[in-house]
Amino acid sequence: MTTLIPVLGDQLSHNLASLREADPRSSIVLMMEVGEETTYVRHHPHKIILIFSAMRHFAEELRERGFAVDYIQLDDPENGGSFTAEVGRAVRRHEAEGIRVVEGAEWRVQKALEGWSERFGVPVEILPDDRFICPLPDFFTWAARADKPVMEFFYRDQRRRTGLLMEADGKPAGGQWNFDKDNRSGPPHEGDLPSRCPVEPDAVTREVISLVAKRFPNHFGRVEGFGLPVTAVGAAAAFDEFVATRLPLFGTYQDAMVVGEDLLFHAAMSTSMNCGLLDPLDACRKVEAAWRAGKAPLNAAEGFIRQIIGWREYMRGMYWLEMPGLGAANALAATRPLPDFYWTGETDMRCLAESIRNTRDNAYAHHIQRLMVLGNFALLAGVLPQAISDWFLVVYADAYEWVEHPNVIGMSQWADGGRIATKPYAASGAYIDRMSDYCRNCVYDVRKKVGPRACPFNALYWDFLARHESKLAGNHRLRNQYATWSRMGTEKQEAYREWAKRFLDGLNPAEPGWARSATTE
Ligand code: FAD
Ligand code: DLZ
Ligand code: SF4
Repeated sequence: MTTLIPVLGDQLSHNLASLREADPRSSIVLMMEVGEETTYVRHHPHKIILIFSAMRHFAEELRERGFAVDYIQLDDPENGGSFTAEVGRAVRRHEAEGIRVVEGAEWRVQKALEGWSERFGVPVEILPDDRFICPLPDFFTWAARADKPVMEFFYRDQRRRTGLLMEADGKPAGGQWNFDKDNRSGPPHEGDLPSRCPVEPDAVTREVISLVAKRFPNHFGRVEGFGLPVTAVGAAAAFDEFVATRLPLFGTYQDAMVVGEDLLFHAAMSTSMNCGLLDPLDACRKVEAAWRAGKAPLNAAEGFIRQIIGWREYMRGMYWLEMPGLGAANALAATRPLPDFYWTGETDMRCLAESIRNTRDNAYAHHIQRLMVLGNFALLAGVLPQAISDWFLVVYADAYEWVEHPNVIGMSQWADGGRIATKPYAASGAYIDRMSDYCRNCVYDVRKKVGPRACPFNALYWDFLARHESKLAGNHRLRNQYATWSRMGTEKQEAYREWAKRFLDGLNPAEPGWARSATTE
């Protein structure tokens, strides 16, 4: 009996549940480059290069382990263009009597998998994705018990579950669960900035780069500058470099932003983790070991581990808890089309221009650029959550709906009405000025509230709070802000609102087609 084992582009892990106990003599592994995955949104070329190159390397590694791998390339003339079409062809080609597959990480893919048994008339075993640390049923049980599923409490359970940064008496290392208050320094001095070695593309990656340049010439971004790891060995080396050189200051400068410095002390490992090349728990154990060996301070190790076993796992749980409603959520009834500068990068607002520049060049921006610049602006301007969500899904090499939707629609746009974030991540120019050197290099004046050359974030911030007063004034975390707003007096309030309106009226909407094209490429 032949079992077909489809391995999807974000399942490139040798310990994948479907491969772990598979008998190579009676299994065929199916890997497929398909048009639908490349253009359901028009991904940044770096993401397509990453996935195709990593898939091709992984297929070779499986062959070396003795597996028969049926690998369908994008330009195969028979290519059916979707997972379902290719699985159907493979079932017939190999006369497969069963399919074993790990669950899809995205709602739309999981729904397709669930239809395969009926469609192809063979049994389909769908296995849980146990590369995540918290099984989904456990997450749902935890969320059902909580009054409100708050990340911080989930994170503490995850620390207990994994034993990471725990002492023998069951207390957290250093006597505290969270060292976030030590992690809010503004930009570092120039001499402190680390450098990073990108991975040199090998022959496989170079072939994929040519394919992507030819097939997807009009996607946002560029093929040049691709330097991501495409194998588990490469990802481990890149991660070790992070632990040795950037982890010690990761915590301290986690929220900082600097012109021309795209990475700072961040790991840049979400791309590897999300497609399966780097195991999240292994990464956390390495970080814990660095702290125990005295090579990184506790605020850095805790900060990093919280991002993985806390935020990453929590976002995945919330995605499956809240879908499909989360995709369409719009609690603040925002309707504005995405401004065109998100695609062109042409704006005088230095914070946005910088964040979009490095997004276009590297398919990367770090957390605070995503949340407090790119997301914050869309939130304040009242952009339709699904329009900004599509943008985020297109532009980042680490973007998959399971992590993008809860971060963008939930955390950044508050479109889920506060299920994920206890208050909207809305901020005026003062926050960006405190955490970056952008304002020093901007034509706008961050201290000016209204009038020509006033930083647009200032009027937009108060206009946002005023627009949503009925929904947000009761939020205890916004009490001070609303108290300030009411003390301001009508004249000042009107000046803010008038200036915000003038600014918003001057925004150009993006041309349609950047994120989703009408035709398949
Ligand atoms: P580091 O700052 O070095 O953090 C270490 C790791 O922690 C990351 O590699 C990532 O795996 C994990 N992590 C940290 N924060 C989060 C989070 N909020 N959710 C999930 N994992 C987290 N991350 C994605 O992987 N894909 C996305 O599509 C994505 N979209 C985002 C959109 C918005 C609006 C925001 C605010 C955040 C988004 N994130 C997303 C989370 C975070 O910004 C990225 O994981 C991080 O910037 C990746 O870079 P890094 O590896 O250098 O991260
Ligand atoms: C992101 C992506 C792209 C661009 N292309 C492919 C592909 O051709 N074949 C494939 O197996 N996977 C691809 N992926 C990753 C999938 O989109 C991802 O596996 C699903 O969205 C499930 O999360
Ligand atoms: Fe951004 Fe305003 Fe600062 Fe300019 S002044 S960089 S627009 S926050």
